Amino acid sequence: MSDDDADPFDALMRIDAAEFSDILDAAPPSAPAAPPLLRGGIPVVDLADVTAATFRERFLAPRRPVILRDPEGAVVPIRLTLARLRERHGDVVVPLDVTSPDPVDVRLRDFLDAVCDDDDLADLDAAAAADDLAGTEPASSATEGDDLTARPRPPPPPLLRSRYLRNLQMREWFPEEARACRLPECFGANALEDDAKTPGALPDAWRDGWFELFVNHPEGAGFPFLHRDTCHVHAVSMQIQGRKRFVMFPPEDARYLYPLGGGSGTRSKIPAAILFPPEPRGERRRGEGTAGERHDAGEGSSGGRRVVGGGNGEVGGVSSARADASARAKATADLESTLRAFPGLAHARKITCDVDAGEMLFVPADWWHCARATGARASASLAASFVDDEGADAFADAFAEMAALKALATVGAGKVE
Ligand SMILES: O=C(O)CCC(=O)C(=O)O
Repeated sequence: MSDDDADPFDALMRIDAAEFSDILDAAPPSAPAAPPLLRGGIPVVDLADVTAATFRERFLAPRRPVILRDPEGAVVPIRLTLARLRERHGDVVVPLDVTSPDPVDVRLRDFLDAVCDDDDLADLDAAAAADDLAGTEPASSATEGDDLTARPRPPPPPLLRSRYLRNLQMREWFPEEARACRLPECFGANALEDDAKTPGALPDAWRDGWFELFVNHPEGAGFPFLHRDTCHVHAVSMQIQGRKRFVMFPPEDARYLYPLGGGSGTRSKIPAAILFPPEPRGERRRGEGTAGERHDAGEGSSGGRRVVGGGNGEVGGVSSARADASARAKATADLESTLRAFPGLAHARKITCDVDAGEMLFVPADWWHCARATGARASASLAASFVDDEGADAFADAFAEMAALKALATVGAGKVE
């Protein structure tokens, strides 16, 4: 047998095994695999395949979450890029962490420069091409000749990077772009737009298209608390760029989530950060999620995974980095102490799912949820709130109660002297 016969591959390549081995040794290591997309058992369906009847039957009426894929941006406003916002509205001063005790005001351009990387802003041409987004000319706030690619970018201020531009009403802040925002037709009529179905005194932003903008970086903390949306509205989160990770719990599990103010409370006492175990920073094998998430993937949309006490089973993946190990150890200790304070949490069915650019997640009324950016890039998304005909009475009652409580608080009723 000749050497060539010994290894047909080497024979074909006309190189000997030792030489081949040297070549392999000299080759750069393969690029780290992209982290897997977690879906948590939530169905993923193409928007184009969903009719109003199927959406109502499968998701709206039984209140089941679904991820709708819309890669061409028929509804998800994928042309409303951060580059476009920066170009057209960079001088606008916006609040960050708007509902927190320490909101800060910042120029939109400065915030976007802090959270974006070069890829995010490389699509300036695309942004210009997308000027027809709302059928309008560039807004006057744009600075002429301000081309990001033409000047060095300042180093990203880490403090700004940890903040969250969230809950900005599109109608109020970016009215031109707001005109291009819409709900998928398969969602049916929005009862909020019909004052015969919902009471007259709603905020204008709720009545005329309730769309809110969210931009943040994975290094930031994400949405500050686990909650269900006010007045039993449905929500849909449309991912414009980057990836957002949602943690959700079904409405029936409210008793395990410790709502502030008791049963009808909309905000949980459980610290949101505990719901998002740290992701390995090191290398991770492609397609290899965590044991928990692999288990999740086989579950139906009605299913969910229980938070397991005594250990952080979610933090998996393959990483030998010491930083990962110490982050995992800390997360485990934090989870253990949270479970001591909130033991019922161990019984709650936790669903973790990622929403990628060109997708939207339907979060039905009363589902508890919380979210943060994940992956390497800044996340930009648009959240819309709406009410279907079946939910109109529950909305009206809750809104009336909320308005009455606000009125009482204004005149000081209920104060303990
Ligand atoms: O996108 C997020 O960070 C979560 C938004 C959210 O849950 C909300 O505004 O009610």
